[in-house]
Amino acid sequence: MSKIIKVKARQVFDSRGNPTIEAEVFIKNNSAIAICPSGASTGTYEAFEKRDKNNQRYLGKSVLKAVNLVNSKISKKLKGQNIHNQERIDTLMINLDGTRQKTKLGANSILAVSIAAKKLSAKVRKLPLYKTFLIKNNYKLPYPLMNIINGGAHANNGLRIQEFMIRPDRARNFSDAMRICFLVIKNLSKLIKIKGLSTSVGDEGGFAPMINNNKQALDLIVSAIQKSGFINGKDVSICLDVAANELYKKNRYSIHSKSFISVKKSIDEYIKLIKKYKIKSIEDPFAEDDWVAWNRLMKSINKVQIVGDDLYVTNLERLKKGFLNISSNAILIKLNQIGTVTETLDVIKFAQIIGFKTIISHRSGDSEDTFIADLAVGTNSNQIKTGSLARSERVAKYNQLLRIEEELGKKARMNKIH
Ligand code: 2PG
Ligand code: MG
Repeated sequence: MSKIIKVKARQVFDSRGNPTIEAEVFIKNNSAIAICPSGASTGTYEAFEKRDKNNQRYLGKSVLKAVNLVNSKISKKLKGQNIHNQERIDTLMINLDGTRQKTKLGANSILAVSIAAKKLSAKVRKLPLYKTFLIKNNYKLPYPLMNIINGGAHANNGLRIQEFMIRPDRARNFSDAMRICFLVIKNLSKLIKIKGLSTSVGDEGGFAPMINNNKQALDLIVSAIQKSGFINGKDVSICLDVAANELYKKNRYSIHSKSFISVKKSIDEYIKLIKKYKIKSIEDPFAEDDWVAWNRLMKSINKVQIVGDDLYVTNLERLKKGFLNISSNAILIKLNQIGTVTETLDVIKFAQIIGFKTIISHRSGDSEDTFIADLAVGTNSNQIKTGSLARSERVAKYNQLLRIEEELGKKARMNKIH
């Protein structure tokens, strides 16, 4: 009854209008689909995304070879497998590929199938998806990390830092968290307009006004928080994703302005920012191979969440290295950085054992697929980062979390930030 009959893939489009892969897994009388997301500021150690570089019909961005691989090799391999044995399904695909970074089949092909299989299993068991991961009861809702000003590789405004986010730390429940973010965003929009700047949005739905100074962006956010009646650093905290890979050259960084400065000076500047703007979380403060800089930052600050994204790329080996090196105290989780649901869950389990906060994340090129919302609840992840309250591919994840909260009813609790 629950054996895979076939897997079928197709090329669809992501939120940036780029081709991406959708896979559909079939058993008798039932099927489920999943769409793979895609990043812009990607880490070197991420699993491989297969695109048809030589096919100029889609400017080298199509995924038609990946689609063919799913329809032929992967479908053949998975035929007859039990849909409820996710580990086996994923291992078969990992072995079929046989490379470290999934370069043969492409992590995009493998992940679309892996997620679709997981969804189908939940559907067959008639369980809400979030109930099929690591947590079996006492479900908690994650705090949203809403990216409200976009810069870096996600906008063309010249802002050094990629993401300026807010986190509603004193929200009583998820609906309240959404209301708080909604108010701050609406007030931010007014403030941007008053300054005569554009309220057009970047890839992740945050505003992308033509400002090129980090402090200007931070001042705007502080004013929006205050105008909404909240206290910065208490009710609402400012969080950053620096994406420092993009700002690194020969041991120097251009995070705080266009000029490149040493690690020591960059840390001094971080400390000033943390103090002045009460920043509570910094993602990728330094580049993916600069382990020494990460450790120096950890030693220089306390009570700030330091998040590894490009540093760990949802990879267990890199997370272990980061743990031993004392590089951070939190990890960003992106399924397509590693390529299967099983490997993603292994990383989350390990991160939680070593006391790291886990933050489930979208990609800047995303889709209507809301899998990560369920994943966040089902793995007891503290936070979810999935853009602003704009662009349906971002809002879809928040809406799914509202549905989950409603379904949990009185049992619903927020996760713990501290
Ligand atoms: C990041 C992500 C998501 P991208 O850097 O954290 O916000 O961006 O998907 O472009 O890597
Ligand atoms: Mg990042």
